[in-house]
Amino acid sequence: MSQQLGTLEELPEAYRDALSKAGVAPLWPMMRNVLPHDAPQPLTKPGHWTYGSVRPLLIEAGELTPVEKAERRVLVLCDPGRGPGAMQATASIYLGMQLLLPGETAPAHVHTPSAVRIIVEGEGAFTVVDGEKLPMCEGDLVLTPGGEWHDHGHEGQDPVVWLDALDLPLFVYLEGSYAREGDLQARRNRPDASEVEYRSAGLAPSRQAHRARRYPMMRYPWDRTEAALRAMADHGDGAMPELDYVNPETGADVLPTMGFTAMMLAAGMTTTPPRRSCSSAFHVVRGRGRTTIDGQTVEWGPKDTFSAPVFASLSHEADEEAFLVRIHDRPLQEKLGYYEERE
Ligand code: GTQ
Repeated sequence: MSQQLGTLEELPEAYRDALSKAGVAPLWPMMRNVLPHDAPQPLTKPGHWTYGSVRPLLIEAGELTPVEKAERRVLVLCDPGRGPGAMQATASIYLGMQLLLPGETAPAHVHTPSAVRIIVEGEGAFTVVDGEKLPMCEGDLVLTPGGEWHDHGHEGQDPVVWLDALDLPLFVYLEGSYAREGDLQARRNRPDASEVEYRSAGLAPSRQAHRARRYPMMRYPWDRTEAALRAMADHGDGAMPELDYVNPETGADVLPTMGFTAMMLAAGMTTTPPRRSCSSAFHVVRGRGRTTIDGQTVEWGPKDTFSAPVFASLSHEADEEAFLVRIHDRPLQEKLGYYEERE
């Protein structure tokens, strides 16, 4: 049975002073803050960042701040629960919208957190990761795993915008976040692994000839993701088609802490996923609809991003055919042994 725990005020003032002087504190007045009953009490609140509101500010940033002065020209999506300036969208997920203009280069660096890009707008940009040039086309998912050198370039004509998802808050919390700067990388003169070794799902380079890299494929072209979702919609059991992005050698999630799931909602479809212990953010690749998050409704359109706290009760409804990518921290929670779904 639940006990009413003692408060700080019940303790004599002299005793409280003595505790502070000794550098200690009583647990019991704080017990429920750090161990609430039954489910966590997240600080995170649902967020919604429309592309219509973020894009003009990003374009203005392009006029105000040259990339040399920014290193990465990014507007961070701040969790409403943590308030303006919060460098995170949920407890573990950082999201930012990055702008690169034609001819610009974002210099090479390497850092401990991992990043994933989802390309929002434009063509002609690329990221070089560990010497591999990864083209960035709308909807593509591109990995920059922690510890891999990366720089961005742009050979096209128009602005390119992408969504960055990083496990940065986790690394900041762990006091493990740092970066090193370096020279632009030499690029191998060949297409990325999604166009060579891993062209087809179900085929991987022969294990005798080939020693797999830890991150064998770092670009997931959108056209293949969409085609696979459509095939599932045509031939599935009527459930919402969903695909997890996985490492083609191991089948594991693409990164140690963050997971990515592509979703297809048919026009008029309503779906109510289980309440999950992981936090989530949703990026709308295409389509319109609404999602109710713990009773709060977000009306979303193309290229919008929205977020949901841990254990949120969610319901998605599409007005027209819609494709979303869900960014989440299930892989981290599974590694820590507490990932959970509740109906
Ligand atoms: O593109 O390397 O949004 O290092 C934040 C930190 C993007 C990047 C971010 C970064 C990057």
